[in-house]
Amino acid sequence: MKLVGMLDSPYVRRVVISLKAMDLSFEHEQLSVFNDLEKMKAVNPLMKAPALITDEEILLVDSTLILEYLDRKCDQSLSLSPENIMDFTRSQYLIGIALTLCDKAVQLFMEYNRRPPEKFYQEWADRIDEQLQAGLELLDHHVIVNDAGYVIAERVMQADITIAVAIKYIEKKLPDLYKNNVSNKLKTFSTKMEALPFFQKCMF
Ligand SMILES: N[C@@H](CCC(=O)N[C@@H](CS)C(=O)NCC(=O)O)C(=O)O
Repeated sequence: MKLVGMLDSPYVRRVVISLKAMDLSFEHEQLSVFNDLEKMKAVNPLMKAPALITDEEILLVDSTLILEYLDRKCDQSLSLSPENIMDFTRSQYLIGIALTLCDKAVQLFMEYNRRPPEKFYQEWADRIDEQLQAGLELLDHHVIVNDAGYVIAERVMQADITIAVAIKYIEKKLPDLYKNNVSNKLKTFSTKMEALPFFQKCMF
């Protein structure tokens, strides 16, 4: 299996950390969707990251679809998705918020850093900012860490990974938002997750 994409993408990072947590072997090709475009196109004509090339040479895109595939492939004792329907629903709820934070944080970063200044779209940026603040408030309210230090089970699961990856992306790419709008509870959770070996091997 080969995973293509850079670790400064929250979507790539959630997949790489998950591959390690699932103890699946893979090759990681760190290509940028911007700086390595031609090489990226050769692997993935859709020009998106992450891209997973399976052992059967099938191209999978979108981190959530890739993770669904990996979850079926790994030893079921290492699955990152809870079996119990109540836990699964809570997990999907938290992942949904965290992925929205990733989407909106990436969009806002692009708005400030990729769009020519004369084409800056203020109303769009304001809307994204509101969505980010709402997402951070929801996450702060609904992240309840158990005695083991995780949000769903006694071990790391996909919800933990995706929340932590979203917060790290915001910390790195939108430092003012991190400073002013990420609660101490979420900052502490992020720091604890980032100290785990799976995360340490996949530094942003
Ligand atoms: N929903 C997708 C989002 C992936 C995504 O937007 N990746 C960015 C890199 S952070 C990308 O490929 N950008 C290039 C583009 O959209 O053309 C996922 O979960 O994989």
